[in-house]
Amino acid sequence: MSILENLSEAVQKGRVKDVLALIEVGLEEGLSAQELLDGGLLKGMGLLGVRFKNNEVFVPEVLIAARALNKGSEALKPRLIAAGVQARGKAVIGTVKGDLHDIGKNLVKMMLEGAGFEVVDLGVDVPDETFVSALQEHTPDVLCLSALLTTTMRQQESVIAAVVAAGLRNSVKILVGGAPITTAFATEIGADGYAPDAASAADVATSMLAAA
Ligand code: B1M
Repeated sequence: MSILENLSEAVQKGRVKDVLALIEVGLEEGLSAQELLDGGLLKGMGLLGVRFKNNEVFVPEVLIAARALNKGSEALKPRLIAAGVQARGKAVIGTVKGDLHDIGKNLVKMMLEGAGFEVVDLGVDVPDETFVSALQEHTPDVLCLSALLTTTMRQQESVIAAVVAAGLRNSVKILVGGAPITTAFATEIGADGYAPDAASAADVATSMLAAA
């Protein structure tokens, strides 16, 4: 098996030590951090996701794999983000209420930091009022909302309504994303932008600053 296949396998089995060791070997052998992330860590989680959907594995296995993926992406973080970038904007990020998925949100955070944003991370299952309080406290340029479930995507609309009700809508750009989100949905709920993945989230947030 190749290093990437082994890495994908180690994520699926939730083996943190193997994940970290394989990342080291991969880097030594000249693979890029992006290749290790996409072709190893995320590939493994994607395959596990299919088995999760087919009821071949269950929540505990997926949680263990998620921990391994998070540890692996943390190890790659210094290489994924450009060193020494000046902070050029501030973002508040969180996964909306009712939703516990944080791997994608963590990657978006990492890429935003790489693009020079200072990022305030509110975590997962974040109530609307917590987003509003964070806007008041941190006055970010961009509010980033992640949702992974069809049952929680509408919560992004609820956060935007809460931001409007608090009189803050004109002082922040709102970027939404997550597997079930589309450009059409983002437009429908009144977001300023949508990004399909972490790298483009950083690009869209950066262009939001330029347009502000
Ligand atoms: Co959940 N889960 N899960 N899960 N889980 C999915 C999402 C699912 C598609 C699995 C499936 O059935 N195939 C399905 C959703 C179905 C649907 O709604 N249509 C599902 C379900 C049903 C559930 C539960 C309801 C299962 C249950 O309990 N019966 C439950 C819900 C819990 C809750 O949130 N209340 C649940 C629980 C869990 C775990 C806790 C076990 C675990 C999460 C652990 C964690 O995050 N720490 C988990 C996981 C890991 C998954 C899968 C397997 C992987 C998700 C992931 O991390 N992908 C997932 C199946 C799959 O995706 N193949 C699944 C990797 C990650 C990098 O991708 O998060 O999409 P993603 O992020 C991408 C983009 O979406 C985008 O950029 C990221 C990087 O490129 N992006 C943004 C994300 N946020 C963004 C924000 C932006 C811009 C881009 O701007 C602000």
